[in-house]
Amino acid sequence: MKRIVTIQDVSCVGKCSLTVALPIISAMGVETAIIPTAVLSTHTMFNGFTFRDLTSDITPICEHWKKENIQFSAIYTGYLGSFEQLDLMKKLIDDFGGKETLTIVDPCMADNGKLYPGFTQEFAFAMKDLCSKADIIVPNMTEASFMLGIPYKASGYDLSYIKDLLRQLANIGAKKVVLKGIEFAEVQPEIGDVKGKIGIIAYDKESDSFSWYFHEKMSQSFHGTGDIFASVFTGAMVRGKSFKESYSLAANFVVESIKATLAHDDHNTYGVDFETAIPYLVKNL
Ligand code: PXL
Repeated sequence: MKRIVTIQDVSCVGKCSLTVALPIISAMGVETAIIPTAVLSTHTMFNGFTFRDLTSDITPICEHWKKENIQFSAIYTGYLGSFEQLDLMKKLIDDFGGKETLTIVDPCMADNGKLYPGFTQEFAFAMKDLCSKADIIVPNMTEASFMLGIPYKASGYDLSYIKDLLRQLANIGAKKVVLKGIEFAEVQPEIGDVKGKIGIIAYDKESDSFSWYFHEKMSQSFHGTGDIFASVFTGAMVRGKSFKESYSLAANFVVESIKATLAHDDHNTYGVDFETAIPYLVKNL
């Protein structure tokens, strides 16, 4: 059985980070080892959340694993709360990464043009440094802009702007980049009629090639969907799906989860009903 390790917080309520990574990657038939980086009563979109930092547990956990010769098919890092945790992830990648281990960094720290509470531009540059050690990074448009230190464009860009962004992101160091949340205001002849849709354009540095997947745009956005995306993407890559199959399945699963959520009259925005969509995921794996 393949085993991955994912490193992110436990938000006890508000489905995101480990409370989505664990059930989703497990449902994909992949053993999911974890390092919880902090325990919060809820994710940071609530007011008044509690926060217990677990940074000091990370090194002892890794040291024990090294003694036990524990190995992973993939390392997947998500939400990280401090510069020290970013440094510890670099060490973890040095210790447990390698040819047989796929390293995926989700630079989870921003969306819709804004950094999440507590993050700064300086943190985004430090996250960029962690991204230099990844095989694959999966930023959204906001995270990409903060890491590159350029203004976030909500609209009005074209395919050549996105290709340039992707090349700059690949120059950070990863072999592959998956850029999420792209919306073109106009038809882009090279990739067809993507107007009114939302999607992904990915870049493979080794073959210098671009690929893409666009789908319908949902009427509402929800917290935690980036974590769901990264979890499915990681699980699919480890299960041997191709790069494009993996990010397309991840996008489709997010859409299915949002549809399931919107079907509830009393839905809220702090987490999606991914549980209802799990049979879809398993069937399409
Ligand atoms: O979904 C990203 C995420 C993860 N973890 C925590 C968060 C957020 C987004 O706000 O607050 C604690």
